[in-house]
Amino acid sequence: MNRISIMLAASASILVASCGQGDVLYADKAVVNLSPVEANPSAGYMNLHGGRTDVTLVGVTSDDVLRMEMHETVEKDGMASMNKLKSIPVPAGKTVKLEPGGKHLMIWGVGAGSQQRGLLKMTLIYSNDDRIEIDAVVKKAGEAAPAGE
Ligand SMILES: [Cu+2]
Repeated sequence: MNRISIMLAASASILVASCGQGDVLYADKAVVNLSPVEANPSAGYMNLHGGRTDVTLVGVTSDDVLRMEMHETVEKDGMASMNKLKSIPVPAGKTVKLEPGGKHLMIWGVGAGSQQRGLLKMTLIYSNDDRIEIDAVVKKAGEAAPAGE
């Protein structure tokens, strides 16, 4: 009995060690690809990393845009279309990718200041009331992806 509980404790600590950042809710690799046409929305992508518990991303806001929505590209009968999402589940310890052809942000009216800085500050709002502020790299149309992408 004693021996079993010691073994369990040992394996639990190994699990924790191998998780790395797996128990922290955060987001990285955020990028905004500016639309080549001013009136059209730009697209935002990032990796959402889950924390200790399952949460959902319920909104993304920015002071320097006109409007921002969460979307998902779906393909039906060979035709791609987009659905607006009310939330995006972020399971504990999992990484959810917002990427071309999948879930993404649709952003109207990225401010001139953010375009010049090359960074757009946005706030991720989660169902557990966590708010995470991130800087997304703003890329002009046709600009190469940063190294390592
Ligand atoms: Cu969209």
